[in-house]
Amino acid sequence: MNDVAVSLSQHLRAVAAPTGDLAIVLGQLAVAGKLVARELAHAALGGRLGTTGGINVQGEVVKKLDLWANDVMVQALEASHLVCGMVSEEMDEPLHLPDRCAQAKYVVCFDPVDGSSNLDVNGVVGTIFSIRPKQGRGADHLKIVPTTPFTSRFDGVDAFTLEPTIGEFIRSHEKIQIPSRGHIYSVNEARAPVWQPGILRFVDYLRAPDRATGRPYTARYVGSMVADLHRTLLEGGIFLYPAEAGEDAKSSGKLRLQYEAAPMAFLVEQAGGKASTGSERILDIHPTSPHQRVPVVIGSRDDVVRAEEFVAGRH
Ligand code: P6P
Repeated sequence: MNDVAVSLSQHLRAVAAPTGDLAIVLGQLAVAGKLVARELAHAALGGRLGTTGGINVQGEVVKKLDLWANDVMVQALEASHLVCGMVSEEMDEPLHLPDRCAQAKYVVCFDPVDGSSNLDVNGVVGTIFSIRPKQGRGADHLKIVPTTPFTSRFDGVDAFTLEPTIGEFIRSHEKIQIPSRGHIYSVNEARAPVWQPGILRFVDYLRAPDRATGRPYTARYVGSMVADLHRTLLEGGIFLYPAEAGEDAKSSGKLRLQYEAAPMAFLVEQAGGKASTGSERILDIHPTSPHQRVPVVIGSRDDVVRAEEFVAGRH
């Protein structure tokens, strides 16, 4: 008998907490993912591309679809009646829902359309989010890109692909294990002049030909974290948005802890990889502000360890 396809809703019933509350929130987020996927598929035909003319709290140009997707996420989470707070790349301040707090269990942090600079050129974008218990630590993370979300509940990472003809996310990858070492490095090389010195030496090491150690690596950079991390999870390698030094430097890198670095770090660790700032485990960082930035060095365990050794000056 062929394996019957496992849908996201079946999977959630099997893995979510007995109360099913987590499955309800994740199910709402899957609906948001389907709506975002449908909008992205038609945006170029419906005049929905382009910018709003505004600049967000990050200092970045806001795309029409950034705001639209943010509204979709907020409405989907509100409708769960289980979320009492939200942090979004597109909202200056956290959104607090006091009327939900009595029964709500979760706070959700999200980037509605990560990589939105790719939107107008039909590039890969996606929604990143993490679900945190209202109090205390711990987290369940689920990243949805328009076609493939990952879910992780402390026992590995499965990926689901949206089957548009039936409107269901169907499991396409089970228990993803990231290779211990890769052959791809992914970084915006235009920032090399301001990288911290250890990172510059590390990337030069990856570029240097040496057959015995499988170098040089090849370079791939989409400019969309979800795309670069999706590839890294499946094929291995290393993605970096490192700390910078000097003129016009982003001393803490560019990526935001709450809704980019931490959710991705959780998935990569669950798949057997490693995620650090170059010197500190990302998931050990206690957030101090909603839009806090952190340097990111993430991917195959051996590659991240090697990068950390360069940052520490041991190479
Ligand atoms: P840069 C997209 O804006 C994003 O937050 C990530 O998805 C991506 O990895 C990074 O920024 C790209 O930044 O400076 O290389 O354009």
